[in-house]
Amino acid sequence: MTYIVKPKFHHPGLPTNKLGYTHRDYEGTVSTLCAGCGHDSISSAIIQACFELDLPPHRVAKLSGIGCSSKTPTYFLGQSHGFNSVHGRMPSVATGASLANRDLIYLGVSGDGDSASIGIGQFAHCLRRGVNMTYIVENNGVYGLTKGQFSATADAGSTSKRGVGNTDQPIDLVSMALLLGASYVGRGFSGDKTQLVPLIKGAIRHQGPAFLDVISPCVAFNNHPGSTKSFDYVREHNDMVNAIDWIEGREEIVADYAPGAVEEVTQHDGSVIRLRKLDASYDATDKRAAMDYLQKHHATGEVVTGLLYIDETAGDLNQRINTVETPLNVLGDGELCPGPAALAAINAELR
Ligand SMILES: Cc1ncc(C[n+]2csc(CCOP(=O)(O)OP(=O)(O)O)c2C)c(N)n1
Ligand code: SF4
Ligand SMILES: [Mg+2]
Repeated sequence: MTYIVKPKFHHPGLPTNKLGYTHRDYEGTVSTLCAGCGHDSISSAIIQACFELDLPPHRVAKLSGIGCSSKTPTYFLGQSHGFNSVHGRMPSVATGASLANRDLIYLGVSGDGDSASIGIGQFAHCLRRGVNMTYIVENNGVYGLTKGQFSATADAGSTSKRGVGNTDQPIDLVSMALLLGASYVGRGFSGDKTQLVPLIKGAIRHQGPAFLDVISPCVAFNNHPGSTKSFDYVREHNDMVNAIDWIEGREEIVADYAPGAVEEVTQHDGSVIRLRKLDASYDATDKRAAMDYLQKHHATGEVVTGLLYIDETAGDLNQRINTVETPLNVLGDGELCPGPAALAAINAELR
């Protein structure tokens, strides 16, 4: 059995959000992943983020590829649209869906194998084009589903569970996302929900391509002492550059931090991202400095986490190519076939 449906009843006292939904309304089926897998914690953070954002589940489309990570959309947002694509092809499905319907909130979930190996081209072009979506990679440094081969994000020098050393250089998806033009870039850790939930909320509310690399240890194949993607390693080497608070536009913003230690970014929908700087030298609006910081700290074995870059002015693919606001599936005959006079006018322009 690949999925187990959860019973529908819940405690009548469960808190509800503004839509009257409980947390349970954002859950999916029972997870079949290994007990302790980091991916389950990310699913739980997505559920909490969507509950707190009061998202109508039917307005969300969750898209994925193939892998343990790509299975996870079955375990959250059971009332949302979902599409489980071919291995590494989630980004092109997301691009097409977003062009056809601007109205949905797109949430892509992928793995390091799915996005940094077979799907690297898709990953690159999706971010380069500026698809308006939240793109999450659940990064465990291995192909979990096919039993623990090194993936392209495994660090050189790290070892497999059997002790074999990896000699290849890693792909850092965060650095690539910055280079390619993602306008919201963050790194989280599945073991730190306090950091992850606001990172996801900010990404969902961001207008433009938002990329999140979430280190998500694979307890079955990559959680041993030689791994740089284990729970222990990430806890010991986590360099958190900022702590993020996501504040809804309607709420009063109360300044309770020392000026200078806080950076505030207002998003298109009026919500505010407040970055409490833990490293005073880190500026999340300076792309070149962010890249330099990431390289420097990766060389010393540190895992830099937090909201690493944000640009609220970048826009997205739909705005750039001026796609129609109305979803294509509700356009009527008159709009789709404007008649011979309109065709004659277009032909005349081309003469
Ligand atoms: C075209 C194709 N090639 C190879 C596979 C085999 N395969 C399935 S999942 C996977 C890797 C998954 O790794 P990742 O994306 O990191 O997900 P994880 O299981 O680690 O979460 C591979 C190689 C496949 N399903 N399809
Ligand atoms: S094999 Fe690894 S990635 Fe897959 S479910 Fe188990 S712990 Fe998670
Ligand atoms: Mg993986």
